[in-house]
Amino acid sequence: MPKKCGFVAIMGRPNVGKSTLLNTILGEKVSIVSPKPQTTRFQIRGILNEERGQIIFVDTPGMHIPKTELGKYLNVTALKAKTDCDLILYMVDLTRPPGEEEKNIIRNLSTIDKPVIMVLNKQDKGTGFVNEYIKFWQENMRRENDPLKYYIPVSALEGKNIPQLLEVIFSLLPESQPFYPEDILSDFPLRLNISEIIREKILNTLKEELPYSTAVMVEEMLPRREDLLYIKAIILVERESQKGIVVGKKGEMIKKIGERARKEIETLLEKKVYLELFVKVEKNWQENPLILKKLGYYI
Ligand SMILES: Nc1nc2c(ncn2[C@@H]2O[C@H](COP(=O)(O)OP(=O)(O)OP(=O)(O)O)[C@@H](O)[C@H]2O)c(=O)[nH]1
Ligand SMILES: [Mg+2]
Repeated sequence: MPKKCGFVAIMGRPNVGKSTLLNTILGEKVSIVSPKPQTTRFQIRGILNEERGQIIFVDTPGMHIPKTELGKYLNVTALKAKTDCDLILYMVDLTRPPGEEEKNIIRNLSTIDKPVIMVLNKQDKGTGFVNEYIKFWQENMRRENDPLKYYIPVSALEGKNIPQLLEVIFSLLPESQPFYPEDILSDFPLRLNISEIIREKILNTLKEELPYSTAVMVEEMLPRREDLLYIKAIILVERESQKGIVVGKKGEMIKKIGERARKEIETLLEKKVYLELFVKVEKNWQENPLILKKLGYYI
């Protein structure tokens, strides 16, 4: 059988489980996950190699109605994926009804001629709003040739229906030789990957709603010995009060964040890591194009 290969964009509003799906399919964590919306801030490519061929999945930031420069960047980054792919997985959350954000996404998908699979996620919580999503698609898709090829309920968390999803993806991809060498899982730069791991630990360690206000910048990565890497990272927050939350009483919180991040980075790099974290107040960093650029948030 001739092999297949293609780019598959995973798109949808924040928190529907796009990054979880990518990690489950690859069986490895390549994209960070948190219960808070707007977790993913980059296009993250994850590559699956099989007998049938190669799929390059592109995880994207959740599309939403933006309120800041950062929010605008997130949407543009997500939207760019639709032009650079062979197929779109439009992912929705079965536990929540469709709304304004979904309307915007469907209208955006109407403007290009790419096949779409609707992936109805969180099926482990029940069939939820399946009918509403299908109806909503029909009402808002403004094309004569409806690009929706399949809809499929899955649980990204529990891995349910993932083989069926892969089956239909392969059926829709073009015949082609693999694009990437077979030993590459992701082409995401290591420095950004490390800053994302730290940000994930912030999102998952803090109870407070700080998701939009923090960013992480890895400033130094220096080998201290052959088996020890020194990493210095700055956590940006917007206000003095937020700095207090991230640092915590007697520095307890930042210590916990640092320990959790260090462990994961050590597993990733297979070497010991000395991780030093600093918190810096940078007012309105989300509106500052220079800082956004420094963080890697630019198109
Ligand atoms: N019950 C259930 N929860 C899920 C499932 N998939 C993802 N989640 C949860 O949904 C939350 C969001 O998951 P993410 O993978 O970060 O969602 P996302 O779409 O990448 O979010 P953004 O990056 O913010 O756009 C996390 O708490 C996940 O554990 C699922 O199949 N079932
Ligand atoms: Mg994500």
